[in-house]
Amino acid sequence: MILFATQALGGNSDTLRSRAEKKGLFIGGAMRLYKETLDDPKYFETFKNEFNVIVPEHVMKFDATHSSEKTYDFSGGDLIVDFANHNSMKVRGHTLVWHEAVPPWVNQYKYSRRKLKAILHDHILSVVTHFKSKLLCWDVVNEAIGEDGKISREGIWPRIDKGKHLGDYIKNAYRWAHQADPDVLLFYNDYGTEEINKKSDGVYNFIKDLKKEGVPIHGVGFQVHISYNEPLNEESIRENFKRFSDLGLLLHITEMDVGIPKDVPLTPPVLEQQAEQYRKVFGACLATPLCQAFLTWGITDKYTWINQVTDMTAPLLLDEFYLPKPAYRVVKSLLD
Ligand code: 9MR
Repeated sequence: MILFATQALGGNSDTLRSRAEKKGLFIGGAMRLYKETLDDPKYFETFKNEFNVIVPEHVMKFDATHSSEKTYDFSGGDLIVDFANHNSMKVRGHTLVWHEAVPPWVNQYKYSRRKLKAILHDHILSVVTHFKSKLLCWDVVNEAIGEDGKISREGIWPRIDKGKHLGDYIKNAYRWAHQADPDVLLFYNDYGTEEINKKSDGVYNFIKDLKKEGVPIHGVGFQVHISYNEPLNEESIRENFKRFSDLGLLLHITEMDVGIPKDVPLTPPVLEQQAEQYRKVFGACLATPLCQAFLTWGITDKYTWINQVTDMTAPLLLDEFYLPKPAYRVVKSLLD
């Protein structure tokens, strides 16, 4: 529902991309390759005009690339890499180790620790080798730390590690990825970590230890899946980003979206409130020397995971007609 007149993007050379490139920054979004998007040329047109980095929403995950033990399928990732190369864009690899998007052949069987470790090793070596020299970075490990700041036992992968060795599977994942492609930047990616809190303390301390042990890790991703009216402490975000930057890590905002409950009308004040959330987070990124990328989880409200999975909607910078929302204008003005 559009309640205010706005100008279309078309034919404009003053884009988010053109402004970001003047500042040496990456700006992008998650790309989905479903029938709905493949049949929508405007989707790809908008990606290449407005953005210079893409993260695949699904096609590089375990269940998409490795759906049975002996089968690898890189076709979706290859398409995105080709599209990116063709349009001088970069690709963030997402993701190698996550408790979700694990196929039944891994989840349903009771493997020994040793076998499970061999499965993960083979997966990481095969996938990273296939995309060697083609990606900007990999989200090697995704969402492995809980709200309490401790390494989580959720999902299959932590079963590789016995008791007090919990976390070794994470360290190995980085080492194996680095062996397969020594030039690609390796990230840890999580949600609920933008402010200083128990979880971000846990992530900070864990990465600090990894660096101390010489584990190859180069960056940290902040997903930032939030809602339009949740309180965000800007000072805390800035301080938090700074402490990661002080460790010498690159920072990426990897999946930002700002949901609005479906029963809240998309009035101008509500959309302004949404834009303000983007301002706080993107502003903090711009104020942090090693923050080099800002990506949203999708690019248009026409296609967003939150419509299916949550009671929220309309979380992105462009509305369902690809028209710029107040959030788009705020992000653009910060790139001035
Ligand atoms: O948006 C993604 C959705 O289409 C997939 O079905 C789902 C499982 O693969 O993953 C969603 O993306 C998640 C991302 O990979 C990690 N952070 C949370 C995202 C939203 O759930």
